[in-house]
Amino acid sequence: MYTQFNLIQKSKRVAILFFLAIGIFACKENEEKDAKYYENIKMVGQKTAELTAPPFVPAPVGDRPAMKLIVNMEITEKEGEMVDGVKYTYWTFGGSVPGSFIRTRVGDEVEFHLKNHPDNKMPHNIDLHAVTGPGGGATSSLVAPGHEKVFSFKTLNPGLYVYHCATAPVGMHIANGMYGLILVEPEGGLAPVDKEYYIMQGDFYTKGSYGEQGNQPFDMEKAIKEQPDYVVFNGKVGALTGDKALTAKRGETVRIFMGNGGPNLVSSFHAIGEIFDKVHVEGGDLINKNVQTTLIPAGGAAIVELKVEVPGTFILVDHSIFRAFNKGALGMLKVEGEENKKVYSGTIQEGIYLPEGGTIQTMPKVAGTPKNTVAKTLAQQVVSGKALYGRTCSACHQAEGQGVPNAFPPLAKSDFLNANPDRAVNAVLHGLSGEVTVNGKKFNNVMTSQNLTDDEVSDVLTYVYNSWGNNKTIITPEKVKAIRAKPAPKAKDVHE
Ligand code: HEC
Ligand SMILES: [Cu+2]
Repeated sequence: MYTQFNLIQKSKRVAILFFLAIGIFACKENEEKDAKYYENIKMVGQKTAELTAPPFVPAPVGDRPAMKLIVNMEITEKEGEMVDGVKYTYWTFGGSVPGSFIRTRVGDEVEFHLKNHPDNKMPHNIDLHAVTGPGGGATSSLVAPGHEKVFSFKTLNPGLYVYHCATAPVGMHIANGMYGLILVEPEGGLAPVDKEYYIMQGDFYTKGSYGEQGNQPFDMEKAIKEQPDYVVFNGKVGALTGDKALTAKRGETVRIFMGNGGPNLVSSFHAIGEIFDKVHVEGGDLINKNVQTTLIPAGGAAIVELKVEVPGTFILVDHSIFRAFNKGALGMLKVEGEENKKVYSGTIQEGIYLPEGGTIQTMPKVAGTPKNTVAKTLAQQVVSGKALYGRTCSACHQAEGQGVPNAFPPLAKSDFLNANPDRAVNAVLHGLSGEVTVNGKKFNNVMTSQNLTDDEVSDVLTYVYNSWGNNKTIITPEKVKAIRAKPAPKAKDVHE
């Protein structure tokens, strides 16, 4: 009797313990896997990341555990072709526009090695939107030509993220093609599909209008006005058309990792004759279904998936439609296979939905009415020069003229500046490139010409000369005017 009672009591206790254990275990299973969880996730091993040029992507992560992933990326500045006969000097992450695709999984620790090729002219850095940390990595990665910077980050949030250069002038670096995508796959990986591709939209601003031949330099004025001559997929007109079209077979599911580098425009991404079965909205967790056109913000991305049920050529566009037919934002997905009359029947006429080429755009130049110039006092020059400095020079030379090591020379107590005012005026008027030595340190970068009026150059340089321990030279508008009238100095005269 007693023993029986004891036994029942005992088995009851065992049962309670058992259910308690299940309860705890289940709780653990359902525990929200948040950033904290991934911060502390166990990592297994390390490897060097496979990087790919568009439109291709590296192999899926599958169900591999989190690991240390080493990314080796080199920045190159190189000439490419925007459209037939139009050359453009692109600045690239890994040699392509968009830059190399990086594929990670959540919980990975990425050790990023950013190299700046020795032949490059500019300092660069990288801001990855997948990074939790200051500047998205930009504050740790400013790298001069011929150098390498290393920084590490933990991927805490799954999703598809843009990366880009963030060196001043930031817009110019992005406009020259310095952007790409980094995918952070969720635990267990994205569901497998038949085909995966990588596309990024970008807007480009050239001195000449669409199709104007030769090497076309970047046009800052058009960029600020957000009036691109080219809006393209994967860095150039026709990167994804004709024999470079994306391909699939009837019945396959195609996943497109679609990003938008901007720098300015938002993309209304659309596939003519198809419907996106699934869209990972903005590259995050939210999945929308049956979408005709999805918005890809500048500096944003989306993952779109479409099953291709019928053969044919499907045109991918930014549905801001002039961009597609007249500025280049048009790609093709060619689907092969048997006709599928249940889904679609009709005669197929060739030659519709083809690129139409450039609209000629000329920016009317309104001549400014000449102002009556009354000579300013030094104090007045310093006030307007200071404001101008804050707007135009400080992005590179920094607020107190201290510069940035290996990138932007100091203006504070600069021997180069104080030795030769004409040279300083020329630097602002025409820009400056090649090796210069400032206070014993070598710089070999490019200062863009600043596009200022005589008064503005006079004010800003007078401010600089009368600040931070410089020699108090006064630069008059007349002096600027006289120097402007002369031809730009040759590089060797500047550097001596
Ligand atoms: C986009 C970045 C950038 C901006 C904006 C910029 N500079 Fe520069 N500046 C440079 C670089 C880079 C050099 C060195 C060029 C080289 O290596 O040949 C330089 C060199 C100079 C020099 C000669 C070197 C020295 O330190 O004395 C002067 C003077 C100068 N800049 C003045 C200005 C003034 C004034 C402005 C604003 C009106 C300005 N810069 C705007 C990047 C910039
Ligand atoms: Cu850059």
